[in-house]
Amino acid sequence: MTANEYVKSRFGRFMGECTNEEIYTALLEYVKEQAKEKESSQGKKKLYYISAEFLIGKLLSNNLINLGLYDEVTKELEKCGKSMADIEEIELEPSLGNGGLGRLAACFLDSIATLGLNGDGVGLNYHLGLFRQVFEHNLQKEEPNPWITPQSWLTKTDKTYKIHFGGFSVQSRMYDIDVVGYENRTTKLHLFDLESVDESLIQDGITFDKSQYAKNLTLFLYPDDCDESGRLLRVYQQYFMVSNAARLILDECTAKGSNLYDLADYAVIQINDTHPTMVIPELIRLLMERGLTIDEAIGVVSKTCAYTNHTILAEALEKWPMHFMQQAVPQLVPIIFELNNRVNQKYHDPAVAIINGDNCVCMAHIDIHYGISVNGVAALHTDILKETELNHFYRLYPEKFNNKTNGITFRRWLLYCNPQLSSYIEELIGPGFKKDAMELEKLAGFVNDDAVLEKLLAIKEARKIVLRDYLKHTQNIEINADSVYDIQIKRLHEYKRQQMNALYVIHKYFEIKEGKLPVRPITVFFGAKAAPAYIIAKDIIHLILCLSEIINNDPQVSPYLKVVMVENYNVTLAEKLIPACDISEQISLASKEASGTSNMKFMLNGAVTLGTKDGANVEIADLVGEDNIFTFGESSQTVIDRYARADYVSRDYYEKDEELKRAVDFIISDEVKAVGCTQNLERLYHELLNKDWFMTFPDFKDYVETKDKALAAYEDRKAWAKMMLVNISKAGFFSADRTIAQYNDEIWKL
Ligand code: 26Q
Repeated sequence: MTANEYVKSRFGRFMGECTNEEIYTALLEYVKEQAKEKESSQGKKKLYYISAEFLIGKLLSNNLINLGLYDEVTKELEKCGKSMADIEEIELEPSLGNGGLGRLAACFLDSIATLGLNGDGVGLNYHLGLFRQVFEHNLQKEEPNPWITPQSWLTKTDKTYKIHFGGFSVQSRMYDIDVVGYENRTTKLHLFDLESVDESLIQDGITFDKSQYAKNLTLFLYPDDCDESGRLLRVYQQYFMVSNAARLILDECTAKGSNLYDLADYAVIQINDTHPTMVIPELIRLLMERGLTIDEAIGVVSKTCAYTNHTILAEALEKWPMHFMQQAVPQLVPIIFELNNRVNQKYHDPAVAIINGDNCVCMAHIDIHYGISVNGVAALHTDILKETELNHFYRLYPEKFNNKTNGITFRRWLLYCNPQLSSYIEELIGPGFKKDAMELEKLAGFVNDDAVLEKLLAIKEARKIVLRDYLKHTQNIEINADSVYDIQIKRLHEYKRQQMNALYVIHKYFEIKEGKLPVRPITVFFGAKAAPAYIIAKDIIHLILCLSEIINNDPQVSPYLKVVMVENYNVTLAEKLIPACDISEQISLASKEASGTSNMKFMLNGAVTLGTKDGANVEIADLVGEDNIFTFGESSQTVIDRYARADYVSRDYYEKDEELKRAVDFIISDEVKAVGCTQNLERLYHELLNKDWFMTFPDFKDYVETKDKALAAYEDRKAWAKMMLVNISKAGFFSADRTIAQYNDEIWKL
């Protein structure tokens, strides 16, 4: 049955006579039916990828592509005067993640299904996900972001569990979302929900009663942890997630014939950061309930779980006060004590204890002692874990440590988001790259082919126009499509250094005022949400919005420089921004960004990286060579050493560099204060001058010079097109298919 026939059978009318909403609903059901036909749970052993976040993005077009139906349906729509873009706009984006970690989990599910591996995702069905960002008076405001409509990708299952907490219990229910592999099978994302969830708990904006656990557990993607009640709620959420996951795993494995002692032959669990760590004591507890001794239960679980670390920021490593555990999950406390005792008896080293001197439970330590594998997400990141952050553990268990450099799904981040580039690549090298991304290397053969280089530039130009029109249509933003598009999109965090980019903008503003004009206009794009309680991050957004107002309204400056802060940056916007990008900003302080994944998406779409030698940027530089990337800034080792010496004084840099001083002082100038809040601006100014914990000042000069070098290089259009081509041709390594194949070969062994 074609999609049009399906619509006719569903509504009694063909597409041409239906509303876009009706078409969307019918296509959603059509896709669900097609996906069902490809379901197959095969194989004895199954991977359970447990994650508190799955930032899946909109699914309609992606699923149609993976089912091989996209072109056909698009043509059918066009024939009756409808457009796929209009239908896509009906779908709401599920915002079930904060950023990189959640998006990575979504890319991994795509690759697991595409490679035909027996693996499912397990997480939580947040009703409102991450907040929707709106700007008011140049400030971020948070609003609820509902995504579940009567017809959605969720399928209600009849799987329910009773989950016990200290003093009360709740009923859960499992909902499934199909994960459609590219020309392969369908697997599942299992999202557990609370039967008694109550959306009326939400008050103003995104505030709600954090103490009513039986009603709030799946309302929001974990709330900020600025206060005790938010942090405690997070523990409740995590236990709800893993207790459901553990029961599902035991149910499925026993149904397949496991006697529980052989659980590791039936299940492998990938723990995505420490958020699902309680699955370890919970599984031990459940196995003991089913008759295993504690020795046996610990033995079984220790063969089943693997842990991925996504951060080196010490403050992000989860440590829960024992009294939290006592209150929320008292049934796990004796098990955690036992796990801790065994570690202490064996190693006598407080640095590797599970319960630390402050009576907090160090979640990562449970994973490392009682798991089979510990991996970082880029080569540099894994080296830093081994040599510094987790060195105590590396010395105990060198065999557990391994690297799995992150990857992205090329289905969404090339075939779907950039069909112009994708079909041109296919014209040049055939369709093989869609299944084997390393075939992109064949493009290297065209590096001296002028026609190919011209065409690449033309595709980029076309995508810049698409973005311009989209932002005009959706956010009423005016952009000059002849300008250089310089883009920094990622969560707002001081270590990612959006503030350094903002200082560059100020520096350019002064240069233009002085008559030093850029040869071509520059548009600096930002997209970023700040955690609601992260004050300085919000101050940085405020500064960027103020700069945007000042610069874009200055007739002397705006013909040469524009600052665009897109509102509510999300996956959907990323899909529009990335294909249009010329310069990809990856400017984190070296050693701080575990990997980054937008860096990979940008290079795949022919942007050139301007970055520090951090995270996966290091591997990008190795692959493309120093001629095809703009790197700057201090090395990770220099940074690590400086932190160790604790002798960084930002004011020294400020006082020695006139241009830096001028840019920093501008933050609290009358001009900026006229459009902003004095308190926020002064707070940010003082933070930079007295602390600058992520060392923007030492890298500032090099950053400005390197960015100007990149802008100059852009003017040699042919040479730039060659850089684009080399970047695309080397992007194959960053396919999530490669990453997942490595997880499977070295850890999961499905
Ligand atoms: C922890 C405790 C309390 C409250 C919140 C959290 C929390 C929440 C989310 C801690 C970390 C996260 C998310 C981390 C994340 O997204 N990390 C990114 O992971 C990507 C995929 O591996 C990497 O590419 C990025 O470098 C890394 O920053």
